[in-house]
Amino acid sequence: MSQLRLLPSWLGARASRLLAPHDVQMFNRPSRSSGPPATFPSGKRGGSSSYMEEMYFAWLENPQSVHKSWDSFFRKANEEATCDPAQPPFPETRPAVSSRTETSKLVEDHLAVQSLIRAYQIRGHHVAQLDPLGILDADLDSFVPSDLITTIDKLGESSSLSLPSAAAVVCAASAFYDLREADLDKEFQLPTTTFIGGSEHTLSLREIIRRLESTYCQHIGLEFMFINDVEQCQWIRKKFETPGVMQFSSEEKRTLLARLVRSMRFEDFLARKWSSEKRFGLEGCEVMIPALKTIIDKSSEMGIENVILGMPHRGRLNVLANVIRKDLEQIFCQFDPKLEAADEGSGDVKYHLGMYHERINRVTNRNITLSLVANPSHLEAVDPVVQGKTKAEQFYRGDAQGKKVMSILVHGDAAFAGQGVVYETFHLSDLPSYTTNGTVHVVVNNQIGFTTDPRMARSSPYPTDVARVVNAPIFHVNADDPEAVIYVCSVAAEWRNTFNKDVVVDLVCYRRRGHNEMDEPMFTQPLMYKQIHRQVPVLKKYADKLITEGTVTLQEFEEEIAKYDRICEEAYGRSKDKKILHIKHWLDSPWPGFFNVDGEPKSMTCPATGIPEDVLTHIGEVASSVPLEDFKIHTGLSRILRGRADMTKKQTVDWALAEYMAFGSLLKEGIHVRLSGQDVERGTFSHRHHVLHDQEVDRRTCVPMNHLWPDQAPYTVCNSSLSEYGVLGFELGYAMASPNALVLWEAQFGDFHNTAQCIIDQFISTGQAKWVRHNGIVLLLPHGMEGMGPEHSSARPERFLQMSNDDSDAYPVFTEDFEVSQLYDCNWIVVNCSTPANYFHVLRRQVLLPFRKPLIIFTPKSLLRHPEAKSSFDQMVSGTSFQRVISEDGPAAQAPEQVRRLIFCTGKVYYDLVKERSSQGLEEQVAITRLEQISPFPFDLIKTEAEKYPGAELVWCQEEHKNMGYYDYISPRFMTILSRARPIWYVGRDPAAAPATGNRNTHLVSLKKFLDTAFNLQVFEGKTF
Ligand SMILES: Cc1ncc(C[n+]2csc(CCOP(=O)(O)OP(=O)(O)O)c2C)c(N)n1
Ligand SMILES: [Mg+2]
Repeated sequence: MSQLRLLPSWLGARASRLLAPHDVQMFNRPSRSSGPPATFPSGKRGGSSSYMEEMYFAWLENPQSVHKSWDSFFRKANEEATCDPAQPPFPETRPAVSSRTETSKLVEDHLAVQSLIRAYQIRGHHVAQLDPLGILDADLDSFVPSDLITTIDKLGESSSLSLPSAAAVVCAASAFYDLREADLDKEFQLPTTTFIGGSEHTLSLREIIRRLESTYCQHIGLEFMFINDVEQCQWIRKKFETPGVMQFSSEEKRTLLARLVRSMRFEDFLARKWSSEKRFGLEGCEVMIPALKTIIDKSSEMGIENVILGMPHRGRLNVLANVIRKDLEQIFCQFDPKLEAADEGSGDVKYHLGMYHERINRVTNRNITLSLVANPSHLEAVDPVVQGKTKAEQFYRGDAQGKKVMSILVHGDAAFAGQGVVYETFHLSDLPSYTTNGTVHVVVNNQIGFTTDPRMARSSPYPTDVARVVNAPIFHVNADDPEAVIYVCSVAAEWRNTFNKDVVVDLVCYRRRGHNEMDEPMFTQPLMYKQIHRQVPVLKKYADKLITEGTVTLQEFEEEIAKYDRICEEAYGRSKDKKILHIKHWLDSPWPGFFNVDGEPKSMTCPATGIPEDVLTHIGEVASSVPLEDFKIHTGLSRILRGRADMTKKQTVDWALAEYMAFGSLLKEGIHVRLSGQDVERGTFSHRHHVLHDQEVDRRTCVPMNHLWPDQAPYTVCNSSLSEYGVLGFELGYAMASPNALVLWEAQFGDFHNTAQCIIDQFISTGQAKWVRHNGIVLLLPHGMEGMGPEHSSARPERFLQMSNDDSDAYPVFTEDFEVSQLYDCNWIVVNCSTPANYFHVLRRQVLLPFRKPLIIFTPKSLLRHPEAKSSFDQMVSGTSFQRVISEDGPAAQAPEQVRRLIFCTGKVYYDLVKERSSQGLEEQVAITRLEQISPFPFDLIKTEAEKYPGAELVWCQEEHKNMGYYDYISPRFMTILSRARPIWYVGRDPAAAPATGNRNTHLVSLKKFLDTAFNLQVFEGKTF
């Protein structure tokens, strides 16, 4: 019996209107336990009415015991009831059940119907028929929510089995709502939160249930009621509930059939021609092709001109062929192992390559550019990369709202649920400097990941639950119902265009073969695959449907198949004439005009990076000012700005000012600069302060860097979310879009880069070799042993150096352009600058080079404020440039033949060495040379340095432990350039497991120990090398 009946009836009716959606959801939440579902009404907390009733009785006893909103609600209701002679006076005693009137029954039944409608909207998807195989529940649970009146309910209860269906409905209903058989044909007023009535305002209960079932429990399962925005919920309800929304013209059906033909016959063709090749076929989810094409068509219709796609292996070749429309013969060429690659680099397997294609969208007749971003095997790693590239394309087109450029991300079910980078990427989706204004996600939910059953692969009901964190609606759809899929995709595209928010389409499908074409799936999924073997392909099912309803004839269908088969055969014939494979043809981000027609750099020179003195002065002045009026900054910051003004006057720079000057001068030259990472606006070490905050007006900020010149390029500096993998991937993607930008990612401390290791290994280090794609991203990695413990000390230089591709054993040929050609040949540049001026130059060189390479910079911490770590304008003015090696220029350099030891080092340890040398008075005996560019190794300059001090012992000194830092990288290269004629001795900390000690004292003791060794001129005497 409904608890609501215990309430005064005037209060019950009001309750239904006033209960917030949140309240309703909270108290209707289904049990997700694996046990049997709870039956209702079992306790007083079964539904919202009993909750309200509890509130009401609690309030009667003590008005203070309930929240003040309830207090005011009951008070107001009481006042109204007291004024209305028809209502009982208040307070009243608890009315008896028998006092129920016809009117109150009517109100209660309406309340029940409203609850029923809402129950379907919230939980209908749990019973939707989503699995084409009909064996698994898409939400991994056979639980049937008690407040739904479903076919399964009807059959599930033994007491209902013998009843005719309408009675069974009421039997099930009566358990929860106390509706009766006689109510089935009664008309009910429909609430404003449903559109099932179309133009009608009332419907019979029977029709209400029928329409709710058809909207929420058939082949589409909608999850959206968690969205906090009523307008957005209404929008979705309208799109799916309105009667007759899912109708297609015969033209649309024929297009859909033709697209399915292409999707299926492409896989068949590959299977026939290369039966033993891996291709990660799409069989079982062929509908993905029409699905993606619908999203693109619909988006193009709404003004989108550029779509950037990211996707994993499954069906990728099919997408290239039938969505991007890459020439088929180029795809088929990839299957020919004998073809010789025309491009440098090691290349990649065919199902990882990217693509870029501009064409006319045949449905809308508008131009559209499609690019599929190349990706590694590492699932989901490409997600943030696609988002970064999309953001950049939007930025360069001035498309702040994402009306011209959008991204689509395709995912596998196991990877979408399992990979953390998916979550990191979702969290970027609504941040001002990272949003792409909505992404359409498509999940190929084949209910398996390699050999793993989803029940062992995730703890969430659906693989898509991660999307709920950003309030993205999730549309689950049975992939064997192509029309439902197409409808869902078109709503998804409209959603993205309307609300600029993410949306997920979950294609619940199956995988007809093993993980790849060579795998035997029966080993591990015997029952599933028995069913799959019986499964009629979707193309046949849909063709039969259209033939039966007269939309196409069998002959037309067969002709469509023959036509596409012919296209494939002809392309196959042409592919056999190809002699050379061009990886260049698979470039996802061409940079028009940057390279010459052959794809080579326009010159091979390393430009001078110094700038005129007046430009330095101007930047220094702006960097020390507050360009906005009436803007009150913190007094501590005023001091910092005064310091900058003072330095500018004295024509010196510290680290932060040098960086300012590098960025500012590039902005002047029209180069967009973007710096992103955790807390980069202020700088982790409070040295940067690129964003000034008004101390009196909330969120009033000023970025002086954008006030340098009227026609400068824009500067973006943005604090990121607390993510490395996602954000570094994003910035890499951003840098991919254009060569005319300096894109930098800074780690909070250098060692945090290891949570983004996949982006470093799979994209930054190897991207060009695999995909002939240049990328000029800069990584700023704070590094240095400062006694701050194992975790804040080392940016792990050894890891980057170990992946550098310059040959340690090849004695180089010193051509005139050795410096630049070495840069051109390397996979990335690794530097550790010891002076602000050199940091300034290397940042500028990065953009002025005629090609792009990733740049890894180990940046200092204590040097940011070190009185010696300053540079003068003289080291930055026109004519000066980056110094790969900084030679000794003290007394030792005056009489090099007298020098007993030449210490090579890099980075901050230089200052410790200089101090120690001075305290020991060894300036004439010991020379110190700094290696600023570690990789590619400056063989030429090191040779010169060593030859300049013929009688000196050569020492490599580093503050890092021996098995870390630079030693393993520099040692064989020294050997090569010294022709093994002179040893290079190691001085530094002993090998260790942790990068640094947690004990400050131990840190200082070990520092002293190795500095002592560095200046102990006898220590290597008699030792053999
Ligand atoms: C990060 C990562 N871990 C492991 C793998 C190995 N692997 C390749 S495919 C695959 C299963 C993927 O399942 P799912 O995401 O459901 O895609 P499907 O193959 O079913 O389309 C696995 C584990 C990988 N490629 N990337
Ligand atoms: Mg899967």
